[in-house]
Amino acid sequence: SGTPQKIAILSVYDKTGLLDLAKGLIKQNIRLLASGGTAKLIREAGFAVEDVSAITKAPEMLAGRVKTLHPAVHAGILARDLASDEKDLAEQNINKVDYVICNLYPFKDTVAKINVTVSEAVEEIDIGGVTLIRAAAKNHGRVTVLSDPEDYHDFLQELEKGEVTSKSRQLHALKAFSHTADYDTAIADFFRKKYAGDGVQQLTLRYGANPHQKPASAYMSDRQLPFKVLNGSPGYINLLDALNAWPLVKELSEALGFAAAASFKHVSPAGAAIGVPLNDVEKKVYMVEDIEGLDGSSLAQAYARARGADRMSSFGDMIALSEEVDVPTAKIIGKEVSDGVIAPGYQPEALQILSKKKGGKYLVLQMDKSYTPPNQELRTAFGINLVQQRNDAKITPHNTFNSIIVPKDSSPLPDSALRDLTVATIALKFTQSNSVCYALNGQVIGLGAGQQSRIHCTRLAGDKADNWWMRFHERALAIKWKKGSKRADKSNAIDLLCSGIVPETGAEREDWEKNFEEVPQIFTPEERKAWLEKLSEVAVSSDAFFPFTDNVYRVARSGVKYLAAPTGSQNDQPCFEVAEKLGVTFVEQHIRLFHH
Ligand code: 93A
Repeated sequence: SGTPQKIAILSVYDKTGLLDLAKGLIKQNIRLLASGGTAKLIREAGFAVEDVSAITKAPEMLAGRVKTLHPAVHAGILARDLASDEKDLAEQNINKVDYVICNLYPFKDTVAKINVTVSEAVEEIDIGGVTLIRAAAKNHGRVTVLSDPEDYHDFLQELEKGEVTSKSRQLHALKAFSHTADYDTAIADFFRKKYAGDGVQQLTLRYGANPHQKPASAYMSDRQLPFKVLNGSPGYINLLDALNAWPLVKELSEALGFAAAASFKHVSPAGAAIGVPLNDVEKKVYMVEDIEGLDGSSLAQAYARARGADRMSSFGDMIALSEEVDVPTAKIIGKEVSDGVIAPGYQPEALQILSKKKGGKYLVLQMDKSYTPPNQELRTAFGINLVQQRNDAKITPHNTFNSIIVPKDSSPLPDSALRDLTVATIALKFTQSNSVCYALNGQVIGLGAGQQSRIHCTRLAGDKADNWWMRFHERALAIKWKKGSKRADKSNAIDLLCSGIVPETGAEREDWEKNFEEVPQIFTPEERKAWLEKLSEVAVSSDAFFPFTDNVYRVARSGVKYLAAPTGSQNDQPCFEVAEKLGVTFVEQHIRLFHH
């Protein structure tokens, strides 16, 4: 008689709203087919419902593992309004299904229980329901799938008005696919934790950003982790540092053909450098004069420079090294307060030295050098997924710094300037913004990170560069330390002296004086000025344009000769003019490098 009766298949674990839905469907003269428990509930409420077995002619079996998995069900759902599909159905005596109402076994709730066993979890892996939902969602051109009781009400209203619109079917299908995806993610998470083995595809972390943020872990959903933990146990911030510091040194060493090192704190570099040979004064300032084999190790010199840039900030650092770690490098690290290191490999004796640090708890990570991350980067903020293309812009000495704006008649930049601009710019690519970095001799000498205002960043980095340079003053070099002074205490005392902030009197002054065999003279403003004027040939890079000329004035005060920055500010022109006036070469660096 005319159009055939429409059919709904119902199979729900969460039975919320089920009876109202059944009532509404029956009112529209729809034939209801349901799996065991769902049918029972509807029937007991006095509504007409058949068991799915009415069309499958097969009983539910294996204690419910097979209820709806049957061609009579799935051909009925998947058939299109095509003559060939109609023919297939007619031959098998199968009717089309128009509505699928299904929600899944509570896998997440089950595995959230403490001490859940694998077999308990396995029983909650819904097969037939997922198949119903996916089949109906796939065929949403014709079929409506409801996977959320929240949607029953609006669906019934639509039905009463006539038919479910194609727009509604699309939205229901989208929800259905998201539901099964989320479900499968939960299953994969559970088995990764059970079967993958800690440290292979996933790694349990001590805690998150703070001790009360537990549990915490790192994992990859589709492959093994590209690093191994050789010693210690990483925390969340250790990993954030390591996974920013590693690509920094990798890019730096590839760009300049040198061993490279970085010293990270709070997800920004305190220092970064390539292994330019150290002279005797540098060795003294960086406290590595006594390291055996230093001159023969480009990697050790790179780390000495990275650590030496800003010894205050590097205290307790996470280190990244571009090459297999040798004994001289391990010996430097052995003397410093540090949290951990990531490198592509370790010589056995170097690993031994490192593994003894921090009472045996020093973190040693071995990174797979060939690993390249996927192009899409995903994170969540306040529960919301954020996706972006990874910042895969390549910074190289010969391609990044070609556009010299002023001076107009400029000759090409010297190699040392290209090198230092490369160091500064690659460091910025992995620094929390805003960021500005001063570099010289193949190393960072002052880096400002995470400042909301650019000029504050430029000043902070410039003050660090000044402080770094003051440490080369003969008076700082000649300091006579009290016997047994610790490296960190020395660094703190030098920092007060070189920053020009030693109090004239009082307890802090007395404490400071305790560090010395002979208390050094404080620098007078004139002495500072005279010494700082000797700082020259410095390169500086900025992760975005300069909004005002104050930045150009400030960098010039710290010996800057070469400046690289993106353009696009309303004040570009005035910035170029100030640079020209101060004898600073302004290079347009075309890529903005914000990083968060
Ligand atoms: O074990 S199953 O994967 N095998 C099936 O064939 C099957 N069909 C539906 N579980 C199956 N379901 C699920 O049963 C549904 O996803 C729903 O969560 C539940 C409803 O069972 P009942 O109607 O017996 O309460």
